Amino acid sequence: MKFTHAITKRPCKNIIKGLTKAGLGIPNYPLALQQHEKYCEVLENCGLTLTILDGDENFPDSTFVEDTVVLTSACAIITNPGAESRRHEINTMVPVIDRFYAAIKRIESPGTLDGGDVMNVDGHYYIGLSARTNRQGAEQLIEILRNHGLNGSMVGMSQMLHLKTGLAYLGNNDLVVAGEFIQNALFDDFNHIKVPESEIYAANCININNKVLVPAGFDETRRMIEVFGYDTIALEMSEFQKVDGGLSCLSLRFDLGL
Ligand code: CIR
Repeated sequence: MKFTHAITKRPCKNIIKGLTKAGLGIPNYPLALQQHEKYCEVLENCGLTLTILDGDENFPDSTFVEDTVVLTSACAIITNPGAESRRHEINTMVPVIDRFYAAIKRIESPGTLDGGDVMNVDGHYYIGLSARTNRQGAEQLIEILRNHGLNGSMVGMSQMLHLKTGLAYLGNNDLVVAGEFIQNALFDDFNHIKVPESEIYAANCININNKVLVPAGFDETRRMIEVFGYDTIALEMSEFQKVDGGLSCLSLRFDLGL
Protein backbone atom coordinates (compact mmCIF):
# COMPACT_ATOMS: atom_id res chain seq x y z
CA MET A 1 0.00 0.00 0.00
CA LYS A 2 1.30 3.42 -0.93
CA PHE A 3 2.16 6.09 1.62
CA THR A 4 4.30 9.21 1.33
CA HIS A 5 4.20 10.55 4.89
CA ALA A 6 3.82 9.49 8.49
CA ILE A 7 3.46 11.12 11.89
CA THR A 8 4.96 9.49 14.98
CA LYS A 9 5.40 10.58 18.59
CA ARG A 10 8.27 9.46 20.80
CA PRO A 11 7.35 7.47 23.88
CA CYS A 12 7.50 9.45 27.13
CA LYS A 13 8.96 8.32 30.46
CA ASN A 14 5.44 7.81 31.72
CA ILE A 15 4.92 4.99 29.24
CA ILE A 16 5.55 2.85 32.32
CA LYS A 17 2.05 3.93 33.43
CA GLY A 18 0.42 3.06 30.11
CA LEU A 19 -2.87 1.18 30.04
CA THR A 20 -2.33 -2.54 29.74
CA LYS A 21 -3.78 -5.99 30.15
CA ALA A 22 -0.72 -7.74 28.72
CA GLY A 23 0.79 -8.84 32.02
CA LEU A 24 4.28 -8.68 30.53
CA GLY A 25 5.80 -6.25 33.01
CA ILE A 26 6.67 -2.58 32.91
CA PRO A 27 8.28 -1.07 29.78
CA ASN A 28 11.93 -0.11 29.91
CA TYR A 29 11.87 3.53 28.78
CA PRO A 30 15.36 3.78 27.22
CA LEU A 31 14.71 0.55 25.32
CA ALA A 32 11.29 1.82 24.19
CA LEU A 33 12.97 4.98 22.87
CA GLN A 34 15.54 2.87 21.04
CA GLN A 35 12.86 0.64 19.50
CA HIS A 36 10.90 3.73 18.47
CA GLU A 37 13.95 5.25 16.83
CA LYS A 38 14.49 2.07 14.83
CA TYR A 39 10.78 2.05 13.86
CA CYS A 40 11.10 5.60 12.51
CA GLU A 41 14.28 4.72 10.64
CA VAL A 42 12.53 1.80 8.95
CA LEU A 43 9.58 3.99 7.94
CA GLU A 44 12.03 6.44 6.37
CA ASN A 45 13.79 3.61 4.57
CA CYS A 46 10.38 2.60 3.18
CA GLY A 47 10.23 6.04 1.54
CA LEU A 48 8.15 8.01 4.04
CA THR A 49 8.73 11.61 5.07
CA LEU A 50 8.31 11.64 8.83
CA THR A 51 7.05 14.19 11.31
CA ILE A 52 8.38 12.99 14.67
CA LEU A 53 6.71 14.64 17.66
CA ASP A 54 8.25 14.88 21.11
CA GLY A 55 7.01 12.64 23.89
CA ASP A 56 4.25 14.08 26.05
CA GLU A 57 4.57 13.20 29.75
CA ASN A 58 0.92 14.14 30.37
CA PHE A 59 -0.24 11.15 28.40
CA PRO A 60 1.44 7.78 29.08
CA ASP A 61 -0.09 6.19 25.96
CA SER A 62 0.41 9.10 23.58
CA THR A 63 3.09 7.35 21.50
CA PHE A 64 0.17 5.33 20.05
CA VAL A 65 -0.83 8.17 17.73
CA GLU A 66 -2.92 5.94 15.50
CA ASP A 67 -5.76 6.08 17.99
CA THR A 68 -6.14 9.86 17.83
CA VAL A 69 -6.83 10.44 14.14
CA VAL A 70 -8.24 8.60 11.13
CA LEU A 71 -6.61 9.78 7.92
CA THR A 72 -8.35 9.19 4.59
CA SER A 73 -7.71 10.30 1.02
CA ALA A 74 -10.40 12.98 1.43
CA CYS A 75 -10.24 14.21 5.01
CA ALA A 76 -8.80 13.74 8.48
CA ILE A 77 -11.07 12.75 11.36
CA ILE A 78 -9.95 13.63 14.87
CA THR A 79 -11.21 10.83 17.09
CA ASN A 80 -12.63 10.88 20.59
CA PRO A 81 -10.55 8.14 22.27
CA GLY A 82 -12.54 5.71 24.38
CA ALA A 83 -10.19 5.58 27.37
CA GLU A 84 -10.65 8.54 29.71
CA SER A 85 -6.88 8.90 30.28
CA ARG A 86 -6.33 9.24 26.52
CA ARG A 87 -9.19 11.60 25.64
CA HIS A 88 -7.10 14.78 25.53
CA GLU A 89 -4.24 13.34 23.50
CA ILE A 90 -6.07 14.73 20.48
CA ASN A 91 -5.37 18.34 21.46
CA THR A 92 -1.71 18.19 20.51
CA MET A 93 -2.49 16.33 17.29
CA VAL A 94 -4.89 18.88 15.80
CA PRO A 95 -2.26 21.53 14.87
CA VAL A 96 -0.08 18.82 13.33
CA ILE A 97 -2.89 17.43 11.19
CA ASP A 98 -3.80 20.97 10.22
CA ARG A 99 -0.45 21.25 8.40
CA PHE A 100 -1.39 18.46 6.02
CA TYR A 101 -5.20 18.37 5.72
CA ALA A 102 -7.65 21.06 4.60
CA ALA A 103 -10.74 19.09 5.64
CA ILE A 104 -10.73 18.12 9.32
CA LYS A 105 -13.76 16.55 11.01
CA ARG A 106 -14.29 15.32 14.56
CA ILE A 107 -15.93 12.47 16.44
CA GLU A 108 -17.97 14.07 19.24
CA SER A 109 -19.17 12.72 22.63
CA PRO A 110 -21.13 10.67 23.43
CA GLY A 111 -19.49 8.99 20.44
CA THR A 112 -16.09 7.46 21.13
CA LEU A 113 -13.69 6.01 18.62
CA ASP A 114 -10.06 4.83 18.59
CA GLY A 115 -8.17 4.80 15.30
CA GLY A 116 -6.96 1.29 16.13
CA ASP A 117 -10.53 0.16 15.50
CA VAL A 118 -10.56 1.43 11.92
CA MET A 119 -9.23 -0.67 9.05
CA ASN A 120 -9.12 0.75 5.54
CA VAL A 121 -9.67 -1.73 2.73
CA ASP A 122 -9.30 0.22 -0.49
CA GLY A 123 -11.62 3.04 0.63
CA HIS A 124 -14.03 0.93 2.67
CA TYR A 125 -13.50 1.46 6.38
CA TYR A 126 -14.28 -1.43 8.75
CA ILE A 127 -14.97 -0.11 12.26
CA GLY A 128 -14.70 -2.40 15.28
CA LEU A 129 -17.23 -1.93 18.06
CA SER A 130 -14.78 -2.47 20.89
CA ALA A 131 -14.58 -1.37 24.51
CA ARG A 132 -13.10 1.88 23.11
CA THR A 133 -15.31 2.53 20.08
CA ASN A 134 -19.06 2.77 20.57
CA ARG A 135 -21.91 2.68 18.08
CA GLN A 136 -22.38 6.47 18.10
CA GLY A 137 -18.70 6.97 17.31
CA ALA A 138 -18.88 4.46 14.47
CA GLU A 139 -22.08 6.03 13.11
CA GLN A 140 -20.48 9.48 13.15
CA LEU A 141 -17.45 8.17 11.28
CA ILE A 142 -19.61 6.44 8.65
CA GLU A 143 -21.57 9.67 8.12
CA ILE A 144 -18.34 11.67 7.66
CA LEU A 145 -16.97 9.05 5.26
CA ARG A 146 -20.18 9.08 3.20
CA ASN A 147 -20.04 12.86 2.94
CA HIS A 148 -16.61 12.48 1.40
CA GLY A 149 -17.49 9.75 -1.11
CA LEU A 150 -16.13 6.92 1.05
CA ASN A 151 -17.94 4.33 3.11
CA GLY A 152 -17.74 2.29 6.27
CA SER A 153 -19.36 -0.54 8.16
CA MET A 154 -19.34 -1.84 11.72
CA VAL A 155 -17.78 -5.05 12.99
CA GLY A 156 -18.97 -6.60 16.25
CA MET A 157 -16.18 -7.81 18.51
CA SER A 158 -15.84 -8.90 22.10
CA GLN A 159 -12.32 -10.04 22.92
CA MET A 160 -9.58 -7.96 21.41
CA LEU A 161 -8.51 -4.46 22.39
CA HIS A 162 -8.89 -3.03 18.89
CA LEU A 163 -10.05 -4.26 15.48
CA LYS A 164 -6.48 -4.07 14.19
CA THR A 165 -5.20 -6.05 17.16
CA GLY A 166 -6.47 -9.02 15.19
CA LEU A 167 -6.65 -7.87 11.56
CA ALA A 168 -4.27 -6.31 9.06
CA TYR A 169 -5.12 -5.63 5.43
CA LEU A 170 -2.05 -5.99 3.22
CA GLY A 171 -3.65 -5.12 -0.14
CA ASN A 172 -4.37 -7.54 -3.03
CA ASN A 173 -7.34 -8.88 -1.02
CA ASP A 174 -4.87 -10.40 1.49
CA LEU A 175 -5.93 -10.18 5.13
CA VAL A 176 -3.88 -11.16 8.16
CA VAL A 177 -6.44 -12.51 10.57
CA ALA A 178 -6.32 -13.76 14.16
CA GLY A 179 -8.46 -14.88 17.09
CA GLU A 180 -12.12 -13.91 17.11
CA PHE A 181 -11.97 -12.61 13.51
CA ILE A 182 -10.95 -15.89 11.90
CA GLN A 183 -14.52 -17.21 11.95
CA ASN A 184 -16.19 -13.89 11.17
CA ALA A 185 -18.13 -14.30 7.90
CA LEU A 186 -17.62 -10.61 7.10
CA PHE A 187 -14.07 -11.48 6.12
CA ASP A 188 -14.75 -14.75 4.27
CA ASP A 189 -14.05 -13.26 0.83
CA PHE A 190 -10.50 -12.24 1.68
CA ASN A 191 -7.44 -14.46 1.29
CA HIS A 192 -6.72 -15.37 4.91
CA ILE A 193 -3.22 -15.31 6.38
CA LYS A 194 -4.20 -17.07 9.57
CA VAL A 195 -2.11 -16.18 12.62
CA PRO A 196 -1.62 -19.04 15.08
CA GLU A 197 -2.93 -18.46 18.61
CA SER A 198 0.64 -18.52 19.97
CA GLU A 199 1.61 -15.59 17.70
CA ILE A 200 -1.50 -13.46 18.05
CA TYR A 201 0.53 -10.29 18.65
CA ALA A 202 1.92 -10.59 15.11
CA ALA A 203 -1.51 -9.98 13.58
CA ASN A 204 -0.84 -6.26 13.98
CA CYS A 205 1.49 -5.70 11.06
CA ILE A 206 1.61 -3.02 8.35
CA ASN A 207 2.29 -2.89 4.64
CA ILE A 208 4.26 0.23 3.78
CA ASN A 209 5.06 0.65 0.12
CA ASN A 210 5.19 -3.13 -0.29
CA LYS A 211 7.37 -3.91 2.69
CA VAL A 212 5.44 -5.63 5.46
CA LEU A 213 6.63 -4.67 8.93
CA VAL A 214 6.16 -7.50 11.42
CA PRO A 215 7.12 -7.72 15.09
CA ALA A 216 10.34 -9.67 15.66
CA GLY A 217 10.09 -13.15 17.15
CA PHE A 218 6.92 -14.35 15.40
CA ASP A 219 8.52 -16.41 12.69
CA GLU A 220 5.58 -18.56 11.64
CA THR A 221 3.45 -15.52 10.81
CA ARG A 222 6.37 -13.82 9.11
CA ARG A 223 6.97 -16.87 6.95
CA MET A 224 3.28 -17.08 5.96
CA ILE A 225 3.31 -13.43 4.90
CA GLU A 226 6.41 -14.11 2.81
CA VAL A 227 4.70 -17.12 1.19
CA PHE A 228 2.00 -14.69 0.06
CA GLY A 229 4.74 -12.83 -1.83
CA TYR A 230 5.59 -9.95 0.51
CA ASP A 231 9.02 -8.80 1.63
CA THR A 232 9.06 -8.44 5.40
CA ILE A 233 11.04 -6.41 7.92
CA ALA A 234 11.04 -7.57 11.54
CA LEU A 235 11.12 -4.96 14.29
CA GLU A 236 11.73 -5.34 18.01
CA MET A 237 8.51 -4.28 19.74
CA SER A 238 8.86 -5.80 23.22
CA GLU A 239 8.45 -2.55 25.17
CA PHE A 240 5.31 -1.51 23.30
CA GLN A 241 3.81 -4.99 23.55
CA LYS A 242 3.99 -4.57 27.34
CA VAL A 243 1.41 -1.79 27.04
CA ASP A 244 -0.74 -3.49 24.42
CA GLY A 245 0.65 -1.45 21.52
CA GLY A 246 1.58 -2.81 18.12
CA LEU A 247 3.23 -1.66 14.91
CA SER A 248 0.22 0.10 13.42
CA CYS A 249 -0.47 2.08 16.61
CA LEU A 250 2.89 3.87 16.47
CA SER A 251 2.20 5.92 13.35
CA LEU A 252 -0.32 7.76 11.25
CA ARG A 253 0.49 6.92 7.66
CA PHE A 254 -0.87 8.84 4.71
CA ASP A 255 -0.45 9.52 1.02
CA LEU A 256 -0.19 13.14 -0.06
CA GLY A 257 -0.43 12.02 -3.67
CA LEU A 258 3.04 13.29 -4.56
C1 CIR B 1 -4.11 1.61 25.20
O1 CIR B 1 -4.58 0.72 25.92
O2 CIR B 1 -4.81 2.51 24.74
C2 CIR B 1 -2.64 1.59 24.91
N1 CIR B 1 -1.94 1.08 26.04
C3 CIR B 1 -2.35 0.76 23.69
C4 CIR B 1 -2.98 1.33 22.44
C5 CIR B 1 -2.69 0.52 21.26
N2 CIR B 1 -3.23 1.13 20.10
C6 CIR B 1 -3.71 0.49 19.06
O3 CIR B 1 -3.83 -0.73 19.08
N3 CIR B 1 -4.12 1.20 18.01
